[in-house]
Amino acid sequence: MGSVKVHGMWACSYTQRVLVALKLKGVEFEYIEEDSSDKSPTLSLYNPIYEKVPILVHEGKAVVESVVILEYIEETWRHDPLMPENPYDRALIRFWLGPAVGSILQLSGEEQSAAIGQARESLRFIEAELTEGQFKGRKFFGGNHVGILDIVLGCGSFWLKAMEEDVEVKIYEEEAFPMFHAWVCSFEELPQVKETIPDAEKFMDYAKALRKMMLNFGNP
Ligand SMILES: N[C@@H](CCC(=O)N[C@@H](CS)C(=O)NCC(=O)O)C(=O)O
Repeated sequence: MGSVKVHGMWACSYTQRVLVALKLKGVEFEYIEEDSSDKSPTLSLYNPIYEKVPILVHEGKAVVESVVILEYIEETWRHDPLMPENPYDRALIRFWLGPAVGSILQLSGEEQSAAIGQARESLRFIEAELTEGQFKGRKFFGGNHVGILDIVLGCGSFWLKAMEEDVEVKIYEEEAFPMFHAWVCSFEELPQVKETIPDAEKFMDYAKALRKMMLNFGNP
């Protein structure tokens, strides 16, 4: 298998994507926690362009950008596939990758309501896809098994919850998005996810502090 190391940050949903994928594949790895306030030389060594985590180092070679890493993991360890076999299904998954709910945390006032509106709009699409669209009847977007799209959306859902609590706006109610809600629950029940997601209270404190910092940064 060769040595596998992951440089990450505990509250980083991009890092969690990589950890969940490796665990689902049963790949053993060493985890190295990086400090965002005091960047180690590792970041500039392995990711000189962005200096961001996650970084996967496989047999001494670095791979960066979480979705690129997910695809690398999929292509390197072929068992327990995270992508469908059929090219059309693969295209579908790639199309849906990367929904933009993360921006709400950084916004306030009118901009924030616009971002919340956008997030709800995306959720409505996802709900419709799960109810009567291309993902109808599936437990996961990947079918009966978790796939790349589940990992990307699922790891982001912790931020969605943190945003809801922090901005005191309900972005998704169970009643309005029952299929999405059921999917989130199935995802969170997976042991590989449970052991990866951060402690809720610690995470909320971090999310609040981060939001405060971002708002101050935006309005000096
Ligand atoms: N597009 C990147 C985003 C990674 C990212 O934003 N990482 C954050 C932590 S969640 C980071 O390393 N921030 C440090 C910094 O920006 O200085 C990915 O998908 O991997």
